[in-house]
Amino acid sequence: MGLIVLSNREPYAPTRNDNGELQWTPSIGGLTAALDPALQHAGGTWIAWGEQHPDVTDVDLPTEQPRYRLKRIRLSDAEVRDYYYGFSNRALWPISHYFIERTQYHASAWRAYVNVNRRFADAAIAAYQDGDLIWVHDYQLALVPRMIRDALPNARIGFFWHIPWPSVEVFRTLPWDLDILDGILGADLIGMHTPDYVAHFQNTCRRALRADTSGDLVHWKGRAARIVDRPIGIEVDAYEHLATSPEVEDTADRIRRTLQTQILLGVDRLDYTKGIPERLEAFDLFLDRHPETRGRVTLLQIAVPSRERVDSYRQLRNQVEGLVGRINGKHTQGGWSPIQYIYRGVPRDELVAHYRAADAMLVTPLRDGLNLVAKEFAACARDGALILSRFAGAADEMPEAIQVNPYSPENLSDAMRTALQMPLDEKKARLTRLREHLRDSDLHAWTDTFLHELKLQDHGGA
Ligand code: ADQ
Repeated sequence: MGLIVLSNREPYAPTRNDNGELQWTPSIGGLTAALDPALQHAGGTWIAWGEQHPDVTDVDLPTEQPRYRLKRIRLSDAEVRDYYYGFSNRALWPISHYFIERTQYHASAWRAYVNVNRRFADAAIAAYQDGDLIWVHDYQLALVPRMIRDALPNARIGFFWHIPWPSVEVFRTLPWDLDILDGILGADLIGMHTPDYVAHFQNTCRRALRADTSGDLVHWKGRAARIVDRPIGIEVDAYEHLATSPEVEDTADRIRRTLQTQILLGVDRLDYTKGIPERLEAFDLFLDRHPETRGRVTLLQIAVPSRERVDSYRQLRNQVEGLVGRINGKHTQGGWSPIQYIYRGVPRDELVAHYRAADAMLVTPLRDGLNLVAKEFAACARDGALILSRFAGAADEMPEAIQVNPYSPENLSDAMRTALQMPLDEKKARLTRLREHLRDSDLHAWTDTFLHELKLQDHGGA
């Protein structure tokens, strides 16, 4: 029995070396890191958008000891524009994060989304052999479970939605709401990060689709799909190992020596859901309220560029850079600037060194499916405190964090003060409890549990 994984991102990306030979580099990101070992173990097929070097089609991976086949879906420029930037990132992404005013609902983008989902589904149907498990990932591929189900009524199909599921009131503004629901309900087992998302999804099925539900089941088209909350974990061992390596410790010490102040850290994709402007405004308020901290605290914000072809992301970049300039202009004195802003992705060891150097980590999204940065920090911190938005899915699992409402600058400013003044014993005790939980529910447990449940799922009977 093999495994078929479908995701928008591919697990390894090709680059050409100086001799023109292709090399396959593992993609950065928790999800691909978790599923790669699962596929290597089970064997099978991974289907993903071949973004770089689209002329290269199928390849066996890992190249030195092939265990599974990567099928690369080639998308035209128009498909990238409409399926990826248009429908996925201008319709489903904002609506799922409650940003209705940022949505753009265009029928042409929807048509491209349907067509690209069809191509992914067809690739899975072609690769399928009796008994295989199929696992489809995320909002870019929501129609795929139904498309595969129609062709393969007996296949076991799992689906994981990695972002929030919003209230039915919001979701129903999407003109293709029923199609998306019907698409997802082609799966036997559907996973989301929190009980609230599961409850919202079930309610959406009842109210919009008029489907019946019972317990964790949704009954639809003569079948029953099971919906469960299974929050994703991180590779705790790998992060802890890296965090305590001499090189990373040295880099962390160097960061502290260079800044010579306490450090508040932010690490995010530059996305309007992550609450970066609100965080900067709250830091400005913090400095106004606590002038004695001037020269003694630095906010270090690392933002990785993201979706730069979408207008609202470009506007956000300008807004953030404007705020950094304004706040630094207002408070800078005697060689100290309150905000250090890095606009690029950083390698994992450097990222971990920053987690290690920080006195407090600011994870303050306005809405976030889960947020892996909060978990990575908890695994790596030396003795820092975690400030976590109540609107991140991870908040459910992390009661030891200082939980905040990111819409309130006063609340955020108070949390910064609490974190920076927290006694060492208390910070260490909180981190110990956080790490126990992270270890019990790491990334590999998440993959194993989901696939195990999918295998055991009694599919078919409605
Ligand atoms: P994302 O929205 O991308 O993921 P997140 O969960 O925080 O958000 O993961 C971001 C990843 O990128 C982390 O592993 C982090 O280390 C890395 N990263 C961020 N900034 C970086 C930088 N400047 N340089 C290098 N690396 C950086 C989506 C959902 C989340 C959900 C995940 C997984 O939006 O809510 O947690 O999927 O399901």
